[in-house]
Amino acid sequence: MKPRGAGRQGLLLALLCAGALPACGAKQASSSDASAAHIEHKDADQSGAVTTVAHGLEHPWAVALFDDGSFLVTERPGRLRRVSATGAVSAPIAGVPPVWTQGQAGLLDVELAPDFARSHRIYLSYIEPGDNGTAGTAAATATLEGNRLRDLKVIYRETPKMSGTANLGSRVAFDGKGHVFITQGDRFDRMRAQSLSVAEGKLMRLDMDGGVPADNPFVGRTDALPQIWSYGHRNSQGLAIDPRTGTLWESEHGPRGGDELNLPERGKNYGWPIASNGMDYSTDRPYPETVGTHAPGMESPVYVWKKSPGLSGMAFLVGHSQSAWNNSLFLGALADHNLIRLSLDGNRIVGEERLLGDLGARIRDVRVGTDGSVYVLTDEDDGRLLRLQAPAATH
Ligand SMILES: [Ca+2]
Repeated sequence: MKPRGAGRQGLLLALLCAGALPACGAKQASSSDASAAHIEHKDADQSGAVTTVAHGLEHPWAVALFDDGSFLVTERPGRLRRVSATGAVSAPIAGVPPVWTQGQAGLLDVELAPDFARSHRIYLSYIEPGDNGTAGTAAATATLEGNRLRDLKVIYRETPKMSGTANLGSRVAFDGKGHVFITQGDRFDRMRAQSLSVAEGKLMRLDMDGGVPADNPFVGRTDALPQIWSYGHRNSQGLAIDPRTGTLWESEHGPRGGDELNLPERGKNYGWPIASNGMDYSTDRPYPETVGTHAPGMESPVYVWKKSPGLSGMAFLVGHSQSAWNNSLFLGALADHNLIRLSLDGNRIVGEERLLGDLGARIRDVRVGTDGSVYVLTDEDDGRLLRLQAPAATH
């Protein structure tokens, strides 16, 4: 691919969701209405500027931000590229592991290790090809040297591999305390999410080299995989840690009307498919295993959407008091073709708005730079990396 120049097209953010709550189809999930938060919707004075940083990216899936203002981008068909601060797209980086690229599968997440400045280590998630048409979710770490990966080490493998191209995950996040979290989708085999002896439908927690931390919740049990941190998940493509608190947040594709946000805690069960707000896409009825939106011993989401946005990457914007978007959680929406901004008060969600609706593009990933800029990827044949500049706060 030839280097691409930056097209600096100014666009206005469109707010699809300024208005009454039912128009957004979202609600604060709670076991009691009395504790449900009031959702405040902002009006169109919150619009900001959008710049195209780069285009010509084929179904980009994830973007990592370097300190010098350049980027590292995965393309789902199996390529990893650098993008310069001015939008020049590099040739594919050598040394990426083989990936299976059917359906939702391919090269997925990329993250810089917390000590990247010293170690030059990166983390990838991807779908690894197996025998007889099978494939498995995997994660690896490698050293980035120029335009080459060295010392690639696979730290996670879904075992055994399965057939099917849906509900694969997968995002990666670090807690800054020596652990990496990896999401593993249910592979469209729902009840596997409730079985601790199989990988599917889980959030995994490993040490940075792929070892099993001794304080993982199911270590020592013969009927459980020791990598599991939490279970009862469907298909998570968003994972981020709140820099203010260290709290881990996870977004999850539900069935129809069941997309949700969770705060996954050690050893807990997040319900799928026993407890769910969603319906079977093919019948518009709950799945036969679903007993309701809540179930004993299972954790309810902190937020659900009545109409599934198709949640993908997510990122926090905090510590920027000059920004109108300070204390926000951004989420890419694939099906809804926009960017979700949730306003936070601690761990409570107190507002929701939609940005970038005028692009009409599936938003696959979102990241926040150290200066408070918001970067998104559009999931397209000619995918774009965009920068959003928040409006100034009105104190
Ligand atoms: Ca759930």
